[in-house]
Amino acid sequence: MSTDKKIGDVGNIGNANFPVDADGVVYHLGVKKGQLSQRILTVGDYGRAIKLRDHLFDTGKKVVTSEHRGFHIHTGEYKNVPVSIVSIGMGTPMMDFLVREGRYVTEGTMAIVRYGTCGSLRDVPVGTLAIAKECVLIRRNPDHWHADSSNQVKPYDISKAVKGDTEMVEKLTNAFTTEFNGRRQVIQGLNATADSFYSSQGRQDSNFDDHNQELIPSIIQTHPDAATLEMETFQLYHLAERSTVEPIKAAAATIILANRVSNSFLGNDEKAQLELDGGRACLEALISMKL
Ligand code: R1P
Ligand code: URA
Repeated sequence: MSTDKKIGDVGNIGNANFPVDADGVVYHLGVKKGQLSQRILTVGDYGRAIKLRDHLFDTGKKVVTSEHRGFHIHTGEYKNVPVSIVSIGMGTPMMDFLVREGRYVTEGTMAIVRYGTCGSLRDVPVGTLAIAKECVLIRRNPDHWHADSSNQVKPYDISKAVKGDTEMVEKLTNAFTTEFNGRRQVIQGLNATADSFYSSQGRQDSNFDDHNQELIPSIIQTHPDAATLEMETFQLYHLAERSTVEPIKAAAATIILANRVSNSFLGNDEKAQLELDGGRACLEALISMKL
């Protein structure tokens, strides 16, 4: 390792199949073994991660922060338990990098909690907290628009559901219920992860022919317990379920930011407070897991 290599720096890669440098630093996350906790709280927004780090990590303890390719990793302690808070940006490919490369640089059972924002398919107040018991994936199928298809191909595919880890989901639900204690509704339901914020979440945009008018009604018809729409949880749940060597215990909570029924959106001040309070609940749930 060169002497001026900092955490987050990645050297020359010698393996095209699973890119790692000579020190064991993974190509996208930019960390190696010992630099990521097996307990991870992951969020989309970079600023949310910094806020949680600054307000919730134990004070007076060492906190290490790294940044590479849009992954910001803050490793410190919460109530004396090592935890990493990781912001990943948006979309399932970013979650895929976190889970796969995170798995490579950690040992033993992992616990991963996602804390994000979402849209709501139910008419509940914005600012309600939702826990994803299970999750489907919505993918736009470009073949629908191809001249050869004559519209015989459906524009959107909806996968079958995968479940979060039963214990992690229960601990997360309990932690949220305790934290919010009647101040906010905490609901459980099915989450739909979409491959875009716009067309694959049924948003109408007259600049494009998205053919998505029927998308939300068809999700609700197939899954009457459908509650939320966001962009990462399916990848987390599916990879956790398919982890072959060591268990990955995954759960996800979201702040309902956009009510798609009433067309309302949460204000910034309320969102900021919910990020902090919900972040605390996520950390409580993570440290309560016996790994
Ligand atoms: C879209 O605005 C983003 O917000 C949601 C979606 O999943 C997507 O990443 O989550 P985050 O607030 O965690 O980014
Ligand atoms: N994030 C999403 O993915 N969708 C929403 O409607 C709000 C936040």
